[in-house]
Amino acid sequence: MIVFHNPLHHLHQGRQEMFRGRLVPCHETAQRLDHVLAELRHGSFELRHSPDDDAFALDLNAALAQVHTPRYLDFIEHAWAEWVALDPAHAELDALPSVWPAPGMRRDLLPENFSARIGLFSFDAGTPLTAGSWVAARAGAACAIAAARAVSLGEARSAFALSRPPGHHAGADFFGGYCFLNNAALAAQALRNSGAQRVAVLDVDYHHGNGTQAIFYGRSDVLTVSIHGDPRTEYPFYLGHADERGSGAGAGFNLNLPLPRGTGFARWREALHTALDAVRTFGADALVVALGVDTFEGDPISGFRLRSDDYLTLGQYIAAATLPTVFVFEGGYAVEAVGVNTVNVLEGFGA
Ligand code: 6XA
Ligand code: ZN
Repeated sequence: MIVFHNPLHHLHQGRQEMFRGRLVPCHETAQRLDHVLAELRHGSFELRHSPDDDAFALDLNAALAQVHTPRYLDFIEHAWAEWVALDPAHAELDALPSVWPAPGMRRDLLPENFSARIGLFSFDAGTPLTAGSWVAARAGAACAIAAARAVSLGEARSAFALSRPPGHHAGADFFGGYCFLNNAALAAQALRNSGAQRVAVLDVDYHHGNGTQAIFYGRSDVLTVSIHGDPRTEYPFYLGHADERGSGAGAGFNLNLPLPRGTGFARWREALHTALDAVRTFGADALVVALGVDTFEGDPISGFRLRSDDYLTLGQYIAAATLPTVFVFEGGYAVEAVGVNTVNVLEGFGA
């Protein structure tokens, strides 16, 4: 399997996130990805850097604009410089939002005030925007698009984008849940652009991929399926319920399979079976897997009970769909186990 990674992800180093009423050190660290990379080096994977030539950069800009809005991209790109320009002391702090528009308030007007703007483009105070967030997120998006292209071109039947920061909570015009650019959505769109008529996104991260769902909610060419902690008790809370089935042309093309906190592999696997049935019925030409391993029993911020060996079975199940497949890295915070668990999925999948 070809793996795309990019050392620029290290430039995103959040200091603190708001978590259960306190500012705590960020769970989403560069070390997570280093563990995955170390584990990949033990296996038979072809590691590549995502391209960084000028032609690819132009393509990447066009790809980002297919998934995200111009005013959001403009904000994220320049936010750090604006933040530091407000006060040089900000260079030692991360930018975190603290005010958001409630329903009924204006979202169409772009406020001049920085705090108002960062709130407009986000939905939590757990996602610090840092000096390197834009460059890192862009490099992560490049990995996702390069992986989709490699599969589209037939270079390999499957590829893994080791993107960081993660992506599935990021919507067309908002960040949150440690995510800035929606890597899985970018991969799905890239597969569509290269000729796949129907693309399925299967999200197996513990948390509902609200951003991915929202991006494709009105479309019938991309099926979004997610297995996740029940949003009645689990982040991101405000989306991810079973009755969200898509709207307009997209009606019937979103499937949520929420499960209670504490779910173990036996029950989780039944949901995976249901999810893959939906992918099959849809008639997908290609599959994107939003691969979070925060379903692990030892994950510090999540609540399922999957064990390391279960990830091999997970990979085998996905392989049984026999589709060209792009895996995109998402969550997983039990740092010591993230590498083994992630690579177990890929090894179970094979090829
Ligand atoms: C609240 C928890 C964010 C979850 C991030 C994640 N700060 N999403 O792993 O998949
Ligand atoms: Zn997660």
